[in-house]
Amino acid sequence: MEKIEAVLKEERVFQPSEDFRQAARIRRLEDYEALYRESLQEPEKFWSRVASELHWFKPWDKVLEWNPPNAKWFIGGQLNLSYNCLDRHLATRGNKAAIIFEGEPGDSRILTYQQLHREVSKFANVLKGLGVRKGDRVTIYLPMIPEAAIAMLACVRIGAVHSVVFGGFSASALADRINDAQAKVLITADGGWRRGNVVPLKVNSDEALADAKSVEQVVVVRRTGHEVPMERGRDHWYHELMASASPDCPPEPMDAEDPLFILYTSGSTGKPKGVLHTTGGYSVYTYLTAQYIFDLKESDTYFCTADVGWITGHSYVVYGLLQNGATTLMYEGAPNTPDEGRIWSIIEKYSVSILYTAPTAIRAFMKWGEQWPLKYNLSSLRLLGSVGEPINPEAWFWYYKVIGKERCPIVDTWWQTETGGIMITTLPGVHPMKPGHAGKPFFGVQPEIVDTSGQPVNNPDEGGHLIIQKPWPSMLRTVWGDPERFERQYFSQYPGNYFTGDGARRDEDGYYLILGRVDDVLNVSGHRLGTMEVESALVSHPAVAEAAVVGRPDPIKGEGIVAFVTLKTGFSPSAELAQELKAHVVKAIGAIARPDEIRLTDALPKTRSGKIMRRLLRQVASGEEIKGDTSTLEDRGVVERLKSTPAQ
Ligand code: 6R9
Repeated sequence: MEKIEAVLKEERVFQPSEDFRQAARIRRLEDYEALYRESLQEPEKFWSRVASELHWFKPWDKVLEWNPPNAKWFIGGQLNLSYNCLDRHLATRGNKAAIIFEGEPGDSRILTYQQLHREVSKFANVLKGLGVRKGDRVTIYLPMIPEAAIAMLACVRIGAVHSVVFGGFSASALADRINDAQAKVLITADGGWRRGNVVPLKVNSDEALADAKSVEQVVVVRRTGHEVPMERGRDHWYHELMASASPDCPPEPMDAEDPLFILYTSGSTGKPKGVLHTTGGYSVYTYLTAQYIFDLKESDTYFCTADVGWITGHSYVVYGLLQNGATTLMYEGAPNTPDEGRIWSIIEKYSVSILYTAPTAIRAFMKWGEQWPLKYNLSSLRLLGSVGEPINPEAWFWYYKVIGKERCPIVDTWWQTETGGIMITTLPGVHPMKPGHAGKPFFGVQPEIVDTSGQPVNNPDEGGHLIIQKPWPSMLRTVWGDPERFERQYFSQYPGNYFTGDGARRDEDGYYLILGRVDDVLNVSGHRLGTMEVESALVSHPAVAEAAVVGRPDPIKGEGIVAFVTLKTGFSPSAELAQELKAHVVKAIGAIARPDEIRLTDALPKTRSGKIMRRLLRQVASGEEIKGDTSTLEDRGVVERLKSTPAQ
């Protein structure tokens, strides 16, 4: 490991193989540079050209209108994303696999473009029959099964706005999201498979609906086959509704700026934000990024391990890939079921050529050992991708050598729920790779690194805040129901510029290295969680007086969660209580938010003005020496006492 760190300091650079480069869509640096220049200097020309590769019912009148923080793209144009994902391919790719599905128990299904088109059209008619109209919100709470993609595309086909909620979220998190969006219909399943267990999606849904009254109708997909309660008049089996649905459903022409979907993500307050994406810009940007960054070829089989409950699943399992007529593979379950070779067995079974996964997964693969991938034939792979958090060089080298056999380029793609698509990456046939560096801006993206006063940081390798200076097509348009929060959150620190919430550095070659969040957002196994969100879950427990949550480095998850908690009078610290609090957080948010450690303490370190000193808590949590100024602490003894509180 030390050796690898030393290697990193040498800033070793890896070239894409000559074979890869020769066959790549973009293979000359000059071409990237010319296109990049054009995309910034003549965005209208650049984006018009890209957009005209898609199908429009009515062409746009104007490419961009920018009144910070409000951007409008392809004004006046009308299109439908499901048309571009499905109908557009029927003549040339009707019998090509659109979705390859592998279930955890080993069942599999392949849906061709024809078949997917038919299923989506039928389900779109089902939704219409349930009273869903253009602009209505539909919440989708499903496992990673084809019906998740079908439901998303069916909403899009009729102009309903979907809000996919990750199946790992709890009933209460689901209820919050349904209520915020005021969804009319919920689409769920009897359950999903995870490590041989059933994820009780329908039971969670019923619990959520007790507190979420906007939902009038529920559609339930039969997946696991175990018995679930069905409420008469409200709950309907998917297969029963589909049996009589017509396969003829013309797509609704949507204005380019019509809402497409809402996706909730964590910010620095307790309440998740509903990030809103609109139709035209999101379609065009995910289409282009998928094509160039994954260097898509007609013969590729592409496998992204993300769940559709996250933005990666939206843009790079479903929409970006299907718009390009590609074959996308969905896997339902855990990577270690039935054993630690599952991902590699899927790659061998379907001759997967592109794999897109997260550093936290790569670190788990490393821990399980290279004997697992070595058992399988991975020679079909030609390109690897990483997303979700900074990839540490050790994981990068392992991925490069053990999985890619030093033959496959790696794209380390930086982006966010809010950006809709990949923003910073290398182009695989063009740019040399530097482990740990995401790379260069994609077309149309103008990043800058600034200090807290907004001045550009020009020294190579000096850190600062990462901002984006110009609008790009798939930029979020607002926070659902809270335009004021949209402006405050993203456009108030550096007026006119989008603030990412990340810190970054840029080297002399213009490569960006992402340093991680600079706000109170944790990145646990590539999932975003607000410290405040976990804190508010904790303080909703009757025993808790106050809670402060911090991250600490974790060898697999990237970041682990440590909660410092003070109790109300009458409650005393115990291991049982600590366990109960962990379970309480799981119930409030979901298993991804379970604190790794709870420290029940008598006081939190506060300044005289009452601010919790999180820096100190982070140092205590990671067992570091307490450094920096502690003179503003109200009670200097608190640090010593914190260090000696047992971690539970
Ligand atoms: C796509 C996605 C966004 C946050 C982002 C950043 C981190 C994502 C990264 C990365 C370093 C990468 N992040 N990709 N950090 N290198 N290649 O993950 O969206 O869930 O909204 O998270 O993830 O901190 O701000 P989202």
